Amino acid sequence: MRKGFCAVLAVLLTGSCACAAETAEVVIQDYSFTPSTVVIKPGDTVKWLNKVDNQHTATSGKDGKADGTWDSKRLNNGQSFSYTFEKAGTYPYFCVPHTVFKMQGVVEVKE
Ligand SMILES: [Cu+2]
Repeated sequence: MRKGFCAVLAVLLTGSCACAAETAEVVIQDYSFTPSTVVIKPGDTVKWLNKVDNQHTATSGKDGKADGTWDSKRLNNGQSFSYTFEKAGTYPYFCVPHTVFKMQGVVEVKE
């Protein structure tokens, strides 16, 4: 009871809550991810949005090797893919069809 009251009071006083999850958007354009590095908190979501006619992917892994954590599959223009990160860590990812162009990015999840 008392704990719950304190949490409500904290939200009322500060106007925010540390537990609120957020979504960071990464735009796919010109064979790159913008921003190429996003820093988020555990529980936050990253949303990749393809804004060009070329098909792209956001695939977890490094140097063209998928690690299986997530894979957007090929996104068409206007399509998006979201993934929620529960654990702190550094998560590199890349675009499968454009590995040779070094089309890659990093998600850093920090407490
Ligand atoms: Cu691509």
